[in-house]
Amino acid sequence: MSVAMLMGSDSDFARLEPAYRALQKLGIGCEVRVLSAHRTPKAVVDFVESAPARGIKVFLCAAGGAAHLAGVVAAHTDLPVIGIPMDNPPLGGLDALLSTVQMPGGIPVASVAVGGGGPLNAALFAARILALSDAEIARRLAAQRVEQTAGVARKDQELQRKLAAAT
Ligand code: RP5
Repeated sequence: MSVAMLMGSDSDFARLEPAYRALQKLGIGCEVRVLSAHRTPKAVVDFVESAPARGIKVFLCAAGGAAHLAGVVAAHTDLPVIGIPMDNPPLGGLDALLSTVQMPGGIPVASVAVGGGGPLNAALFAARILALSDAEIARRLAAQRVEQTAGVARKDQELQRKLAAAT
């Protein structure tokens, strides 16, 4: 079972790297490709149609501006598609968000937030989908949550120490 991480441009990857790392840490295979709904439409369709045979179960689709990648992928598959609207200038990602979420009824695309934790949440959401039928991924996700909780507690303690030292 694996995930496909598609992006409209290589310029998107720096912001997707935390998502890629999170999938790696969870032991989830991830095919990463630059494929554009506009610049390489045929390659997108070829990729989507051939993906199930390679064990791909979820598509993550990042695009900025007129972000049609997630919608075009969803138009060619019945697998779950999660859109990642990129926070590009000049409109800051509102353009990509609306292009991603305003899908016509019958062709669903889920969306994560613009910028910030959006890409990471896309990876974790994909992991949760896979975890429904994979107990080992479910176990790793639970461990990741415990680690995250402990990390926040550690940061709180550090902040308390700093504030106490400054008074
Ligand atoms: C989108 O256009 C890509 O996903 C990217 O976010 C944006 C700009 O692409 P480049 O001009 O940097 O290749 O399709």
